[in-house]
Amino acid sequence: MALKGLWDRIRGKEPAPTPPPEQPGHPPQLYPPGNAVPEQAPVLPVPAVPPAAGTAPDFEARLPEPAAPPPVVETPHVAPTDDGAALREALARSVPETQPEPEPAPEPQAAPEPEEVAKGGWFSRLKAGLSRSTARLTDAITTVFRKRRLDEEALEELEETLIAADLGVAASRRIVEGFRRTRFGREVTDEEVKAALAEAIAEILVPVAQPLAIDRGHAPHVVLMVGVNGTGKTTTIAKLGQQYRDQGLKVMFAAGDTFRAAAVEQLQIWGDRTGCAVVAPAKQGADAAGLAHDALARAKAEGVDVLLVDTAGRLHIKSALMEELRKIIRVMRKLDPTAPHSVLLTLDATTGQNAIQQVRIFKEMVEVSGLAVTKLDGSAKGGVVVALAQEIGLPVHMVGVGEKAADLRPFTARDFARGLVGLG
Ligand SMILES: Nc1nc2c(ncn2[C@@H]2O[C@H](COP(=O)(O)OP(=O)(O)OP(=O)(O)O)[C@@H](O)[C@H]2O)c(=O)[nH]1
Ligand SMILES: [Mg+2]
Repeated sequence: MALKGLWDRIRGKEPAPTPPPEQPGHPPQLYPPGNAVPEQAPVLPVPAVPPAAGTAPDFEARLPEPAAPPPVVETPHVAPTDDGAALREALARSVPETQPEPEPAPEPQAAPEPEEVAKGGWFSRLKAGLSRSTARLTDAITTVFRKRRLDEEALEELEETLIAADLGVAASRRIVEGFRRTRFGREVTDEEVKAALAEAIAEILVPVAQPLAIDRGHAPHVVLMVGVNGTGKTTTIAKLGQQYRDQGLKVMFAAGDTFRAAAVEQLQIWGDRTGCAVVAPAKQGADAAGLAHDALARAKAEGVDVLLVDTAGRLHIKSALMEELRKIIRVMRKLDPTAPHSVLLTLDATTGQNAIQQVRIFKEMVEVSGLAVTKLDGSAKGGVVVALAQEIGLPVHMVGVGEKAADLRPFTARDFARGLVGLG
């Protein structure tokens, strides 16, 4: 079988991957107030589940077989000859609109403050976060439709405006067709157009607006976080950890981005801040699958409700990333044939249409079960969520409009649609 061949290659012949260079711009504001990076970050000892996390290359071979074969569908096969051109392109084009300035010393960021949720309410946070996207969409509408008959030319301009606002061609056509059916030839104002637009957008979003449901029956419910580097995997884990803890759930983080010491450290700091246990690798470059296995064993033993598994976002070739993710899944299924229960793909909204391509690539690699769209606050391309709903149709579980825990919330179709067109 192809996977066995790949594994043999990795075990026998391929040299250990060299850790990729440290990436600047993991912003310093991740660190808690007055709490510089601890010299010796507190690491919860990895439990005595032989073998130790990611130490032996034949780790997988020594695991016990599960009692029953996993009832879960195999992830689709991708030809190993794929040299990752598509992923590299996606990576290259996924540079955020504003690059964070690399800073030599980490600057503390305020710890998540639950009371902030109440201040102004979520909708105003969302609306404020979407303001750049809103301006992009509504400025043109206000100019074009101050008072105008909805003729062919007007509809064409509307379609162009929607496409320019990143809603994608398919969703834009669908919306314009709706306008044609219901309002053609009528005189409309910009306010009417916005209200009708909000309704049409909400209609597209409703089917995908599904919260991430944690099933406590799984003990733990395992969430595998995947995505291109810098899209917000680690911070989304931290925010979710904080929220689940606030709900009284027992949460554990697995620092599966084992190649970068800074990534492990980042998660450990979040673990300290949120009070969530962190299972970290014994050494840099340890096998991520081994780490995930150990974390799951420990989570089961300790009665954890939710295990959030971080992963690397930047393996330089697609086949290496695919193999790592699939191996993490395979190895966790030795302990729980139903794991992972959610595979959450984080998408950075500032990358606009490139997010669509990222979803397609990750769907080839693993069974992505839902999306988290981050950084809507820094983006003028929030309309891409509508394109994702229309063209991909995967559940959008949550959206992020800032760096605090309260800035990540379940995705609600109506609020998002009204926020996007700037309605109250
Ligand atoms: N403004 C804003 N920043 C965010 C949001 N979500 C994440 N970030 C920031 O984006 C940066 C990258 O986030 P990470 O969580 O480290 O991203 P990652 O996917 O884990 O990155 P790698 O580990 O490099 O693959 C951090 O500075 C986060 O604070 C958001 O919703 N809004
Ligand atoms: Mg990370």
